[in-house]
Amino acid sequence: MHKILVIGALGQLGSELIEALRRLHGEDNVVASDLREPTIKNGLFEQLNVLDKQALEAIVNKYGVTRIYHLAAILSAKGESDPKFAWDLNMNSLINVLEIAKEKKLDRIYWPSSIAVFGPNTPRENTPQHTIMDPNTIYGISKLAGERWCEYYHEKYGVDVRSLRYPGLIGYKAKPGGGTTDYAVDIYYKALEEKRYTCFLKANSYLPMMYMEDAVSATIELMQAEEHSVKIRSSYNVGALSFSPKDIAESINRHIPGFQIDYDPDFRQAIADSWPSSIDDSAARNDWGWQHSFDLDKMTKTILQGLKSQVTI
Ligand code: NAD
Ligand code: AKB
Repeated sequence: MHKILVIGALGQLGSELIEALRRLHGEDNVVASDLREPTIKNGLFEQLNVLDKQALEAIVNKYGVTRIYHLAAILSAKGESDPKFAWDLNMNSLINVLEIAKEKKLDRIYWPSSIAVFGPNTPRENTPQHTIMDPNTIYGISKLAGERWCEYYHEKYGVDVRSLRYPGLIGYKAKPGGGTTDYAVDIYYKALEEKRYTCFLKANSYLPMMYMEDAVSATIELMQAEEHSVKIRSSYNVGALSFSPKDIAESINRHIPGFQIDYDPDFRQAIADSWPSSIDDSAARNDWGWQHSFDLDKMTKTILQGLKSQVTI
């Protein structure tokens, strides 16, 4: 029986991951926590600033937490507006979690990395697991440093910490929190509400992407894998889709005829240009059996159906 704490549970990923973890481990075994107050009271919840190590430790003690999923972070686009704050949050929160895992001998830790660890000199297509990494956003720099901290705590202290380098995650149940790949979520809302969308990236900007249900599966599968099969302790490349704004617009057009997209690239274009367009995730597929199940059209159909019940058209 595991007692699980999810930090950053009200975010885009957390709000879907928490549902899956509660289905798997039971409502009473999964505690959600976030800096923000919950909008709806649902299940165990603790308001927490993860930078407050004592408060984090008190929650771990209160519930007898054995596993932590630490999701709180400032993402790529938002990070550029206050790099020092993004660095402080992304680094110090991870170190707090790793220290508590070491001190309390926690069973397992999950911490997500990102394709943002790659940079302008990284091979863009089919980006290998091990390659040149010279990120030039503060978010990417913090994720790369975080990967090194994770491997360090595993090597030096035996902390069983596991990590995935997610591509852009696309879900419709929660709005994204300030990333460069957010256009691929916003576009669906605008398609239904206004039948048009102005994209902040260029038409042919290819990026690696993944539907949220696949991201949740990958996370849970990695956390359930036998310890010996988790051979990479920095972070695993995981891939699923690679598409451009033009491709996603065409996919939406098949369901919403007359949908129009135009392009007005901003500072996020330079971030997108520094990232891979597709990912070689053969290590994840070989080591613990990663497989994705959503292609672009299946994702579009699922999101539009899901949103139709939420959005007033
Ligand atoms: P998000 O911004 O939607 O959610 C982050 C949550 O953390 C928010 O609910 C926020 O209130 C909370 N938070 C912020 N500061 C906090 C603090 N001091 N203490 C406690 N909680 C705090 O982010 P997300 O999209 O859900 O991403 C989750 C994780 O996955 C992040 O680490 C992110 O870097 C990583 N990731 C996400 C994507 C993506 O496309 N969404 C891609 C790659 C990696
Ligand atoms: C972002 O765009 O910042 C995130 C990510 C790829 O890490 N979606």
